[in-house]
Amino acid sequence: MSPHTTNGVSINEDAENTYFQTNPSPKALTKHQALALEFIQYHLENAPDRRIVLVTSGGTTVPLENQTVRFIDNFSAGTRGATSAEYFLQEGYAVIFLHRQFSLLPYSRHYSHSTNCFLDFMEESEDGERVVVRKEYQEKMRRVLQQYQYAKNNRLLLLLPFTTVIEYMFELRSLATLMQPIGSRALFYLAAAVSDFFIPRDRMEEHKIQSREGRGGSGRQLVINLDPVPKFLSNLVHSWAPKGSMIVSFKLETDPSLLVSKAEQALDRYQHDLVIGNMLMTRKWEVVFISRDGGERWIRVPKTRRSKSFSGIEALVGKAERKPDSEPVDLEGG
Ligand code: 9Z3
Repeated sequence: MSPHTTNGVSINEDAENTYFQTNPSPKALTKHQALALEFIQYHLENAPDRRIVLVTSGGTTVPLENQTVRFIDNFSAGTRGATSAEYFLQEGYAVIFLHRQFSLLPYSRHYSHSTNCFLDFMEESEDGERVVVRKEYQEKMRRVLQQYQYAKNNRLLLLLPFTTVIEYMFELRSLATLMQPIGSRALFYLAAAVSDFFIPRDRMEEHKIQSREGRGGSGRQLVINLDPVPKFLSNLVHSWAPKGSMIVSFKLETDPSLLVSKAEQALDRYQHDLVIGNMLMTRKWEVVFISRDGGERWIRVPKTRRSKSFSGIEALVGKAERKPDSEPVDLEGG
């Protein structure tokens, strides 16, 4: 099949077909599909008005070998996705959390090893009989625990892991398709940091690449030849996702002069609902919303409200201070 056009946007079905036919589907896909189907049906039957959001979170890997020893990764810890998922749950959504395996998760992220070791929150009781949460952490931990248990007991949170960019794409397509019956109550919130390049299966080494054999370069150099990952946002918007659903994507840049134009370009190209732009260095404090009404709206967290434990979504809701015309925040001084 050749590319066709929907709403003026070309959907390359050839690229889609080739990608899904020539790359292996993840081993866990069938199990994930069954879990997602059960989750979606449960909410459709028990709470037909409930909105369901697919939050994607964390970075995708690009393996260099089929029996993978080495892979290309990216910086994303999953802070945005995990934090946002908590806020969606607080707003009454059921959340399908498609995340990079071992990246941050809603609720447990507060006690992640990357910021705090969970053991530092505990101590032995005075009588030495029990292990208890230290007094100064009790209030916050009780709150987090209650929210976590509420989500768990009401089956509001489904955790589905991925590792590679190929797995991510298969999972995204499959979940979006399963979400069809949700219609306009479905939301897609694509915060995962998805690799733009990958090695197709037919060019991937089977075994660990040996350092003594040159690979495409001279001598012992390793030259890696990557293909572009097809632009699946177009397929998601125009084919996989339910009609009338809301689709929010993120645009990440490191050069401030590109952020707004690239975000506008993405919105224009894919015709979805919202692009949230963020810069690598300032992503925890400021984001820009680019929406179809032509708006460019900056949301910034004032310097006085930033803390080391501050984790991202507060930049989007709640604690954020909206200053559309303000100067970019100077993080160095903050
Ligand atoms: C984002 O821009 C996310 O906000 C971050 C969050 C990955 C920066 P952390 O996980 O970071 O809290 O550490 N996600 C989207 C990145 C992305 O891959 N966007 C593509 C692009 O920029 C479009 S889908 O081209």
